[in-house]
Amino acid sequence: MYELSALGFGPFFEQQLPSSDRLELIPARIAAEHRGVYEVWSTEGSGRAQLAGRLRRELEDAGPPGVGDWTVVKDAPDPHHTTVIERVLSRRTVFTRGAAGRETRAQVVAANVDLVFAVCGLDADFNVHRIERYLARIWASGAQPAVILNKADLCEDLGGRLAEVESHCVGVPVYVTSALRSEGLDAVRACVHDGLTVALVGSSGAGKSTLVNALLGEDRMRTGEVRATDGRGCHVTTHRQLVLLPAGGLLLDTPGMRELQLVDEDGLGDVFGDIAALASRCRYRDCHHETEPGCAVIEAVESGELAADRLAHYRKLEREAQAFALRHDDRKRRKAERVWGQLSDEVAQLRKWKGGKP
Ligand SMILES: Nc1nc2c(ncn2[C@@H]2O[C@H](COP(=O)(O)OP(=O)(O)OP(=O)(O)O)[C@@H](O)[C@H]2O)c(=O)[nH]1
Ligand SMILES: [Mg+2]
Ligand SMILES: [Zn+2]
Repeated sequence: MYELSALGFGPFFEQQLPSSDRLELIPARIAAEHRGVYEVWSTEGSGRAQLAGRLRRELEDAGPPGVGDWTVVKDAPDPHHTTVIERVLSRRTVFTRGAAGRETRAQVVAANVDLVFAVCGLDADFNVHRIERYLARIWASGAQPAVILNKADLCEDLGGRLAEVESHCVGVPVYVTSALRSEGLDAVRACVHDGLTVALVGSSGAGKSTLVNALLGEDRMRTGEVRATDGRGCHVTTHRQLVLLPAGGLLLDTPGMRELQLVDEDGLGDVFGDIAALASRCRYRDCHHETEPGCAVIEAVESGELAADRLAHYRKLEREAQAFALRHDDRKRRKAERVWGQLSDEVAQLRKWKGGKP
């Protein structure tokens, strides 16, 4: 049994329930998902749940709910029955990624999270540009961003790495840990208050599940070896899972992502706040910071205030986000064209038929 507030429920969600039958409704939080079957937690207990058929159809465009979402279920969840999800409440925050394959929707990684840690190993897998990518998606989610540099025990130049990350991630708290040796965990633990939901994202092998276990004080999540050559993990965690910490607060462990695709430009301005600030001083409001006169960004590069490769990387991410949006519009356009194509084929057939030809 849980307290609703301990599960992260609050006024934002309560207001979405009609006051007349607020007392009868059973709010439940999605704690995990396994191919369309959800694990939900409520004050009445926990158990499996499935979407009501009507809801499944209603959500065809918006997409199914994800881990962290608040729902209203029909019967109190229990371990022996599968209850029905009747409603999904609006989200306070949502961390999404570009879905793999032909899926046109962004995939929900973590819903209603307050804080998201971008976890990166201080081993051969360390990559500051990847951290920036994660931070852009975290800013876009509406949650607070933070960075965990894990595997400090494997790092020979901790000061150097830390300075590098801090210079790229201005205004974002950076924590250094060794989950293996239980070092630096108190500062991380202090971020996870009662009622708060905190997600861990990052590439496979960064040590997200090891961190969750260390914070939990028991080996509940499965962890796995990384390749010695490049520090890459072998995708041990396969589903997103909420866990409740004994002292309060919820952690969301997520599977390592092969590549975090930017789906829009949201959050880029936050990660590259220095460039955004410079851009506001350009002579032209629609300045592309290429050859325009009075461009404060180019001037900053020329004076050495802004590193050229930082600008180049910002541009790369911007192009990538724009390309994703375009590709998806393209897909929508092609789908529409297919429908029209079929229609005009049918019209042509009809004409032929009317003309008495076979
Ligand atoms: N040396 C060292 N190894 C660590 C540390 N934290 C985790 N590891 C090791 O890194 C490997 C991967 O850890 P996991 O916790 O499974 O990584 P993960 O981020 O959950 O990976 P996925 O579930 O695949 O996304 C394991 O062998 C851990 O023991 C650390 O602080 N130092
Ligand atoms: Mg894991
Ligand atoms: Zn400019």
